[in-house]
Amino acid sequence: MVLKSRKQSKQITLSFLTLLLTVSLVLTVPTTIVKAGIIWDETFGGGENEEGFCIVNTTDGGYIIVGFTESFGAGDSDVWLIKTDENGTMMWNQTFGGIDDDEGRCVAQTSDGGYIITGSTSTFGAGWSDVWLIKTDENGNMMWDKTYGGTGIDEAECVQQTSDGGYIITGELEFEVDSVYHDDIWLIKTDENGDMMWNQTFGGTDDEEANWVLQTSDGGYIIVGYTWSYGTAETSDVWLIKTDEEGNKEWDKTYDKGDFDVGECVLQTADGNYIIVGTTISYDVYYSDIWFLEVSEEEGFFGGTFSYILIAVVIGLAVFLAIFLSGKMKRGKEGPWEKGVDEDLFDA
Ligand SMILES: [Ca+2]
Ligand SMILES: [Ca+2]
Ligand SMILES: [Ca+2]
Ligand SMILES: [Ca+2]
Repeated sequence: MVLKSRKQSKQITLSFLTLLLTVSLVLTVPTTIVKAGIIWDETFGGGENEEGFCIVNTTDGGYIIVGFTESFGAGDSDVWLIKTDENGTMMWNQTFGGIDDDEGRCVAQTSDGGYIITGSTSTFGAGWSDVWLIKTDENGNMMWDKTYGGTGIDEAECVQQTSDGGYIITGELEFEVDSVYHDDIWLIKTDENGDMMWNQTFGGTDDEEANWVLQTSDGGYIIVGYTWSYGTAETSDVWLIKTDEEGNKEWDKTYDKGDFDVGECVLQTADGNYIIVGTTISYDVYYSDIWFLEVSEEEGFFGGTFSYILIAVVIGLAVFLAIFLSGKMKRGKEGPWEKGVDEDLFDA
């Protein structure tokens, strides 16, 4: 476009200035309104070590936190359950444990308004540590507790209430093979009283650990953690396992990015995909990164016979298309219209 007069040029400059002003206004207004900062903060603890591992919203608008405390309780570390209001002010707290190490890793509010906690106990149960499941009322008073485990170091990382009112727990089961201990992912389903209905282990000869479990929309379960036995050799990979409603594996998938990849948490999206968050570390860099990925429900499905059918269909379509196109091109060369169209375009 050629500028024909000074007037036109002035108009363009004015429009440009107006646009610039609008853009700067749009950019400045939100930054003056939105102020990132701490609304409130609280610390909980005594003279020894305490750590928090899990927090969830409660139906009263407050929060429930679980971790461990060395300052309070019965000895060594104890499970520490803290209820706060919506401003993070402690309303009450409870400790659970005995003379040895006891630790809370995960808490969820249950349909009766109480809480379900999982973690590990060295005080109670079988050898070393065992998975510990604690049910409390809405004030954190213990209603019942259960331990699950064998002679090794067994720990739980995640618990959720299931649609039947029972609980699904995941963590690690340690067992001995030829005097060497290995970890497998452990999935435990209990009824509403914490009595084990079934359990499943997943893993190979090396170490595996699970960090999160979720009941999926089809009534099955999705577990995320990591595996050293499968995926890329010599490195750990994120491991996603899908089971049916009885914990039988339907499919599994490993995801590799760095030398040490760990899946920490998984969510199911509305369209049936899975969102995973975890950590990836490469030895040459050494520092870790957060790894955030969405994967398709079909990941496992495509690994089976279906993939061969799909490949056959795609090849078939490609061959058909090639034959169809070559036929058409031959006709096109002979036809008088093709050149004509081009000439018409250039003339215009
Ligand atoms: Ca203790
Ligand atoms: Ca044990
Ligand atoms: Ca293993
Ligand atoms: Ca890896």
